[in-house]
Amino acid sequence: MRALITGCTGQDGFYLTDFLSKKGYEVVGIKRRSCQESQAPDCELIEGDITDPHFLRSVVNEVKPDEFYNLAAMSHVGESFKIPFVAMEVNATGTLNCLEAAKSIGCKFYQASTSEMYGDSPAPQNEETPFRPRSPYAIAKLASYWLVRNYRERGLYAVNGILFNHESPLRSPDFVTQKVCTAAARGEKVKLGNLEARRDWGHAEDYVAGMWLMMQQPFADDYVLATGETRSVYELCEVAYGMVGKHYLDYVEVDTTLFRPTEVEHLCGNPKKAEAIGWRRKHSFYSLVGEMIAAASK
Ligand code: G4F
Repeated sequence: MRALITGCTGQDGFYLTDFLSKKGYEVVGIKRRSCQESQAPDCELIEGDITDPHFLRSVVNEVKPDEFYNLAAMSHVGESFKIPFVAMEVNATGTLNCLEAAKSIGCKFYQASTSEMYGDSPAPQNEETPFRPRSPYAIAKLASYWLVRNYRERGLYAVNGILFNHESPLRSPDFVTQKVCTAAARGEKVKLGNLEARRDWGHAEDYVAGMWLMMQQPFADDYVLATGETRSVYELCEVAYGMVGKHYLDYVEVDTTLFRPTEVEHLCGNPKKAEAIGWRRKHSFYSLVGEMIAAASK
């Protein structure tokens, strides 16, 4: 089996490459030219951009993957308010380019959809929950979600993995878990935005196994991957600083410039549908935070 992965130098790309390689897949990754990866995945790498439809079509026709995973994205929600055109180009048009390329050879297609699409729809959220996106990032991802469904209705095996937040020691410090765990590990103070936002935080290693599982089903469908647990940024700080024997109130400061213009206040996913096809997670919230702090302490 051969897999093509866009965004393969990111956190999820790294874990997915490792997971598929262990299953005996030949993995080819697409890497953006300007991308500064913190870790290089162990696979053949091709440089290029998903915003270039001609590049994608020629790569797909050359590699002829059985499975195509689109993980490339402008992934920082906060940044998408500052660069909305990039968010739309990469997260919406880029997906369309991938779908057209997948359609040209009829390979299976996985789209990295996101719980951000739920926006302010009340928790808990599942595959039936209405989408009410609250950022250019989420609006672009929602366009991709519907494109995937449309290509599926037209005969392509195309799946939306609606993933809630998933983290690991490979997470960039642009995201709140890594920012907090790194500061806690170093015994440093941290400036944060909205401490009341609630997120459903899982481990990326568990979630890439779910991506693969969705692609092995007899019929393509959409699935939520989540833990079913939700915690505030406050609670994340309490746990992280608590693990290094400190009280978070002595270390956490609020910086109102880090608040988003419109925020998603409460995410908590219901993973029942994915569990019905055999998805199980190995990591808990506490083991995740512990692993991130241990890695940041090195
Ligand atoms: O860690 P975050 O930046 O992740 P966010 O916005 O939930 O998005 C992540 O998960 C999504 C899936 O639900 C993905 F689609 C997306 O690509 C990304 O992986 O922020 C989490 C929460 C937010 O409510 C944010 O306002 O933490 C709050 N927060 C508070 N202070 C902060 C900070 N977030 C960041 N990044 N930095 C802060 O200082």
